[in-house]
Amino acid sequence: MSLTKEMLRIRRFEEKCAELYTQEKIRGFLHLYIGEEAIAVGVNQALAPTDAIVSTYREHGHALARGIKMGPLMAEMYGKREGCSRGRGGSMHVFDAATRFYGGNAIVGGGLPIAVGLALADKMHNRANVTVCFFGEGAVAEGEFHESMNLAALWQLPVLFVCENNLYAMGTALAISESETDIHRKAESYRTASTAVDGMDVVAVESATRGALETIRKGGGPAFLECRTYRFRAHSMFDAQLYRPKAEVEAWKKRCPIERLERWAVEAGILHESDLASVDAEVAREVQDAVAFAEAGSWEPVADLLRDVQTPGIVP
Ligand SMILES: Cc1ncc(C[n+]2csc(CCOP(=O)(O)OP(=O)(O)O)c2C)c(N)n1
Repeated sequence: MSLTKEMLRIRRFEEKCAELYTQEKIRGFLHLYIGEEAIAVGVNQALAPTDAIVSTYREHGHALARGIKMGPLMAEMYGKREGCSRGRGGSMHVFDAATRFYGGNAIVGGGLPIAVGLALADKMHNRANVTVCFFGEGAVAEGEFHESMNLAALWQLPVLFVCENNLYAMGTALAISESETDIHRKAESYRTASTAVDGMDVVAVESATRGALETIRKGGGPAFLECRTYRFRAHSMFDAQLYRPKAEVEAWKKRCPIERLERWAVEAGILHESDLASVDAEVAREVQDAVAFAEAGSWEPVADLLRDVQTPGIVP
């Protein structure tokens, strides 16, 4: 039940964000995670509260699954002071030190060296934490990917690299941009324990994560998980998605991770249709309350514009 609920919270939160975006309540860029929820939820189920997470610009799912409250997350989307990054980050830069959520990041691959740094700090201080780094398959074309993989393996750092392979980096198909499309093989070449998993199956993701974490926690160095997935929506709100066939999108939608788990649970007699309806209602209320929280939030006064901003020559 908690797995379906956690995935549904992400789905409904983002559907509401898309709606609010068309109403211009949420501005800037908005990258939705719809379709990929099983990864955020599956991985997070296996983590300890002291572990750290580094994410991408498609991070709302990771943030919610990690335990950032929906109200402050929605307020962040609005750019309100009550947001988890005090409204300074917005959709792409959600941050919450309390849950060791070290940020969304607008730069493709930008989170990888940050994760390696966090893991190095944990190792140097003898703290038994793991840092999980989420990134898209587009990031493997970046130098930062290779530098990070190399150092993590060389220094045997406690990092779990989670590649969310949704086959497209914006409009660039993996098959026409990489000579090796089995991404986890790239990690193998850095002598890192690596495996691929069905990213549309939350139970499979959770179990693969537990396996990988066991190796890392025993001091076995980093591990790599390639989760094969698909985004059901466009890359961002500005994308006409002319680069992928409609039939392909429809075929992947049939593998929806939420419907799949719900169907299985009902058929196995673990859940009843009425349980699903009540979870649905509960999540709808949570989203409604989050919107009310964000709407009631406040704007930062213009006088505070330079607070916490470093500008050469200007000391606020
Ligand atoms: C260093 C850098 N180069 C280019 C971009 C522009 N850009 C934004 S998203 C994106 C595609 C990334 O795809 P992927 O890493 O597979 O993640 P996904 O969007 O599929 O989750 C690109 C090229 C960027 N933000 N940063």
